[in-house]
Amino acid sequence: MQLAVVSETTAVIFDKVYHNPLTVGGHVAWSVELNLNTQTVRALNPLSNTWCATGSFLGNGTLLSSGGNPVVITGQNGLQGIRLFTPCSTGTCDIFEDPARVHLTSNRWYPASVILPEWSIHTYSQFTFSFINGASGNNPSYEFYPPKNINGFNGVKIPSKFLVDTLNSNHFPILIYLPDGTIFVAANQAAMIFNWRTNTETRLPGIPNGVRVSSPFSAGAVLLPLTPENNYTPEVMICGGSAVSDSVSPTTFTAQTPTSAQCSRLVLTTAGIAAGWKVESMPQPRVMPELVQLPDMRILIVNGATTGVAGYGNVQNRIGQSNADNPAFTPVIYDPSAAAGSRFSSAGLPASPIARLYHSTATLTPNGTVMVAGSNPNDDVTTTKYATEYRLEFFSPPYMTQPRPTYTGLPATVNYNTKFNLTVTLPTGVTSVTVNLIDLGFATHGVHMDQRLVKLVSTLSADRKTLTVTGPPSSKHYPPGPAYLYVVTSAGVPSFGHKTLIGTGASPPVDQGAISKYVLNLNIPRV
Ligand SMILES: [Cu+2]
Repeated sequence: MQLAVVSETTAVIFDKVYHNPLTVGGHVAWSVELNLNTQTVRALNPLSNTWCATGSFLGNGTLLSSGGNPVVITGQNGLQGIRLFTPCSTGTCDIFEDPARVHLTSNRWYPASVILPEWSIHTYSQFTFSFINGASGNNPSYEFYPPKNINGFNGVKIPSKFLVDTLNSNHFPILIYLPDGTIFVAANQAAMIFNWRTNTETRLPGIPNGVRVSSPFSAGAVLLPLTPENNYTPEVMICGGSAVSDSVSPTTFTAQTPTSAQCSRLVLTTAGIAAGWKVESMPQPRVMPELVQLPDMRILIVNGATTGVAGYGNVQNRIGQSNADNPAFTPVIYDPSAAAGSRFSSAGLPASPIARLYHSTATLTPNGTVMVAGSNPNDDVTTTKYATEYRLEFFSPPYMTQPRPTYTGLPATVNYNTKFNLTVTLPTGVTSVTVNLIDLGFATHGVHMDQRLVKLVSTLSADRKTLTVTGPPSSKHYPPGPAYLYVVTSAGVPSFGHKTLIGTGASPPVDQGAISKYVLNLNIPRV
């Protein structure tokens, strides 16, 4: 499934069109708004199949879901789906979708997306009906929403060499927006810096030791925190995956195929790239892990399996339909600032009793817990191992039991480099705090679109009651859109993360010329 927190109290979940028990409008429901406090759901009513789509937030706070699945039980083919959801507090808002007029320029299954500082969204994908990509099903291209006239492509899709070169296992490529305005991209065993303004690809050193990091050998990835102390220097980390061949029949694999414990970090500066990837090992191997940025700067690694591959119904000796087995039940916390060799810890972390395999997901919530959901390595709803999983879990990092700071006064919008004051109440003995701004992103298939932490410059008054905070340095450091602001004590205990919009909250600028070209292209057949 796909999961995105959309307000301080709600999250949106997109699921597959199949025989869920929940209904809406007289048919099965495949999307809900979840109340994080009451844990009740309100069915939403998209028109097309959202399964295996991507999502990112626009600068005005609207969630854009794009791409999806062709299967029609009810509703429409979602491969070219564009769905817009603007959060509201009335409990009545629904998904806007107009497939005849507003859709992608081509079919995109297993896409990824990233929000750009120009307030548009860049969707990047291939299209295939198979478990693993191949030349015949590939759609090696990308596009923008709203449509752009850029680099000789006016409102139409733009070819991507990288997505040709990274066949076969390059579903759900990893996209991370960087503070110099470029995009880090990783798929299969390759990585690059992509300058979307000039449509140029600069290859980076490949993932070490032949590890493949995208579906069906899914790894998790994260941009490590950007801070004033590290001069907002970007460093990426990719964990898990598998080093098996991607050029053999799927029946070569089994649910016991080994996975990788490798975590690889790369500093994205000239010197960092020259120094290459730094390799570490998780306590256990994982495919399909989810890396969740915590407000205390650490990373939670959850979900996935220790053997097998993503998908269902493909490999030998499946468990039911699952291509994976031996679930990774124990969470791991990774401290990127600790000394090498002592960064991973599961001490005191409870193991989950629930397998979270293919189509599982996780996200930080505003109150600091991590919501873990999903797992359905099956064609339709099933109760046999590994069953369709409807139970949610809320994992509490150790800071949840500590006395916590509180604050008020967060403006509805925070523009770049502008100062604002928060009124804070700090636990006894706390004399210094930091302010961490987090994009909670959009999580699916172990790929966490747009997730990032940017530490803001702040000053605490002598009486410890007023915190003067400066907004992010630029839209390259934190693209416009939703953010959750956590005041964190020096011991790593965060406040509740209240929501604001970074930037002005304006809607994306539109290029009517590109839209006209795009509209002309709407006559292309929708497979
Ligand atoms: Cu999927």
